[in-house]
Amino acid sequence: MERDIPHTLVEDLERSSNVASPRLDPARADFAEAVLAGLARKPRSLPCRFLYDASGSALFEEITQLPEYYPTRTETGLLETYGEEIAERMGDARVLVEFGSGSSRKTSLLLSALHRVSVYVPIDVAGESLAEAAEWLSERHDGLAIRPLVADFTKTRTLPIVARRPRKLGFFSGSTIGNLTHDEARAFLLNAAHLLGRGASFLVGVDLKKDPAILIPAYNDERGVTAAFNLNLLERINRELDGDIDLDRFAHDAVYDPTQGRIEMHLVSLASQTVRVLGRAFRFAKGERIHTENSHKYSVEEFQALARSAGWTPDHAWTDQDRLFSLHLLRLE
Ligand code: AVJ
Repeated sequence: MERDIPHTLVEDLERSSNVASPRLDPARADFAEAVLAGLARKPRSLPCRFLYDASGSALFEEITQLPEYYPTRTETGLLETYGEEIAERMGDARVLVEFGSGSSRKTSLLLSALHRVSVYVPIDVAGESLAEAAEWLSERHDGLAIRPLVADFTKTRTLPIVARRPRKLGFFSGSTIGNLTHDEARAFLLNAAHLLGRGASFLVGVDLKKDPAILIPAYNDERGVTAAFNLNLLERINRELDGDIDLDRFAHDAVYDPTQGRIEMHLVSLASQTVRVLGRAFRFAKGERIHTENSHKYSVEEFQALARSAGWTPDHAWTDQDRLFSLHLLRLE
């Protein structure tokens, strides 16, 4: 699929490339287009998907181990405690589709409970982490056919032939759905319904609304790992798009917006400054922000209403004792 990129951007990319015969890398062009547009608009924002390059993914992995970051260990705990009950309710379908390659640990817990699953299809844009996860899981689940799909899981319309059986199971963990706005989340759930088909069961991990005194430290930890994760986006711009951004002149910030029910990550300019990316100049006032990620939180009822609006029937929701996190089982009638 050809992207419609302005000619000047193609020229900028080619000029800044140090390859003898410069060819336009579509992933880099996509990043370039998003960054130039995102830095030019007011308020400034960058799509969160660009946070997850190799170093960003490694930093996110580190975040999941932090004492302040409760979602990963709480969701894992729910799968450990309720795995059998979840599997019983999900039924005996043979195909499991996972949206986002996720954490293999959680997938493995679910697979261990879902005794009948013989085909596993993880969908993710990051081909390398998909391959790694597939290898890790194949060592632990004998006889499981793993068919990774390198694709944008919000738009995937077809599955590999071996997975085209009725009554599929879906898994979307980590509250990754929180990255999406409510409209985007509804569109995603509609697409997932199309992909999984009638009779499907869909297990979705969703972070719950809670006291901002718990939420904010989870996104602004003591050790500064989340700050490094956020600032890595600027480093990536410098590295891949010939940027000259001084990382010491930007700071990480995480705020909770109660009206939208979401954590927002921002990068704040610590000075009045001009930064250059692909030969273009962007002026920042001191205190000016770049919005880099959303993490929406839902009450159990709010998420059930959203699921219903996309055609899914809520079957059950499991939560931990402290009401930090929820696992929703949805069914498609
Ligand atoms: C991967 C989107 C689930 O929103 O909690 C964690 C991302 N960003 N800390 C989240 C994230 C900063 C994470 N998700």
